[in-house]
Amino acid sequence: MTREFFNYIDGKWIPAASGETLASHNPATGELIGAVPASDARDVARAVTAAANAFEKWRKTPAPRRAEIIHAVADLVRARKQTLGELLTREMGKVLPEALGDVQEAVDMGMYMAGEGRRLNGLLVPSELPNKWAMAVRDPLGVVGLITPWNFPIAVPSWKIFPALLTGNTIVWKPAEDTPVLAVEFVKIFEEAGLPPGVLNLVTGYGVPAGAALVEHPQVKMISFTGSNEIGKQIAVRGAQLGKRVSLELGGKNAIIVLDDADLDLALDGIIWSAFGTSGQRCTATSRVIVTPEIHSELAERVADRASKLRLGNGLLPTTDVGPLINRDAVDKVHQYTELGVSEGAALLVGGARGVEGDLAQGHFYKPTVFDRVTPTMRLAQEEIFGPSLAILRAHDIDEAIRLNNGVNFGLSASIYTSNVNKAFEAMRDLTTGIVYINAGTIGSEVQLPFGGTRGTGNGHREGGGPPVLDAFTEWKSIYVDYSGKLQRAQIDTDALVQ
Ligand code: UN1
Repeated sequence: MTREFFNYIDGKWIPAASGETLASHNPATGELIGAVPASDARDVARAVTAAANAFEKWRKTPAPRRAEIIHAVADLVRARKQTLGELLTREMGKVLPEALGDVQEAVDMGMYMAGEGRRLNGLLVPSELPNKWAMAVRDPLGVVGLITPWNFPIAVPSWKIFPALLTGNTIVWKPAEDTPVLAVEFVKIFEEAGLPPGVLNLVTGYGVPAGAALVEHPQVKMISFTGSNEIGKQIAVRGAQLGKRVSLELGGKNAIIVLDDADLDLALDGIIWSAFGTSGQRCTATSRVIVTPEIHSELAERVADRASKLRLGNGLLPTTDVGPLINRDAVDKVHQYTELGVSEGAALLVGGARGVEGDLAQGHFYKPTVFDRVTPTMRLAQEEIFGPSLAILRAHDIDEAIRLNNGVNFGLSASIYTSNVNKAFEAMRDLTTGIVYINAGTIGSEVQLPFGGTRGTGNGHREGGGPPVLDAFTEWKSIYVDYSGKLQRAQIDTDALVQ
């Protein structure tokens, strides 16, 4: 029998108004994980009303108290790390150690935001006039709409939910249709931790109609979206028309630069981990290696060799290095890029085919793929593939390598391997991505620093952590208190004071 799950609206678990459901499957085995509501605008409207009604009380709940609930959630997530991690592997596919990392990232974010409850700094500055007080505080926005991806089904929602709650907003969350059961399990923990009804509402379903209804709803003040460029742009345009704040975290075309003087063994480990970890399905995944001439052939050969030895399989098995892709469409997309790469004249070194041997036939597997002799103008070198496909490009020196890194329409993460400290600092200065790594791959951000990117990767906001995440979910309010008891005119009566 299919396990059925429900929307969480105003503290109650309820089906979609239409009664429709959508099924979630294990991408490695095809196993049915469960069915969730296929919600539409009616469900979204109900959830927004619940969130709007809960807002007044929640925003007035002292931040340290809000933080205690977040702390309790983080504790529960930690206690259930193994169970959640296993479910994450089953529903999303990534190998278990990575799934546990995904869950851990939510614990980290919870702890970080819980601490923020007793900080949440505003600004306190001197006034230019006597007997006048000048300060600024952060106000919540109101009801915020969160639309999250399947590739980090616990971590990325935690980056949005915890800071949004901590700062006093109420939430309607529409998780990806590929990983809805995890969203249900995550929300159950908030309920158990004592979050009041209506503060966090969950509406599962497809982007259209559910996500679109959230974007359209007049009472939703802000949309935070992590996902594809195509949808992100549509939300940005619609958000602008409707006068909403939109925070976007979109794609990447991240590169690892390897200079002649690099520790090649170290670089190799970083490349394999960053390109094929999570089957390349991270916004931060490495999809380009930019290498200088002296070490080019050796590195390409060794990358291809290591990639060919990675073992595909069910992420729950300890023998698996690389799990499945999320669904059939994702496999088709990666394969189209293989065909494109071949037709563009790149050299396919390894992979380039679906994984169909034995048990793999039941899932959505693609072999780790490496292309060499990729040139910067090829689509293979420019477009996000979001799968286990790596392009090797050559650059004459660090300047050209940095130019190539910066010369794509994304700017999330970049890395350089070098043993020359001067070159490392040059790279830190000149790489124009939102995240830069020195002698480490392009994945592995931590919650205490901002996460996000330049160019097509986003629209200037930062989520994922660090103090700037608070900016995404708050409005600054500057407050002046004049206790002089008389009219004091700023910029005018100041003249009298300098005599
Ligand atoms: C993502 O791919 O959307 O740095 C998030 C990393 C992880 C987060 C990735 N900490 O790869």
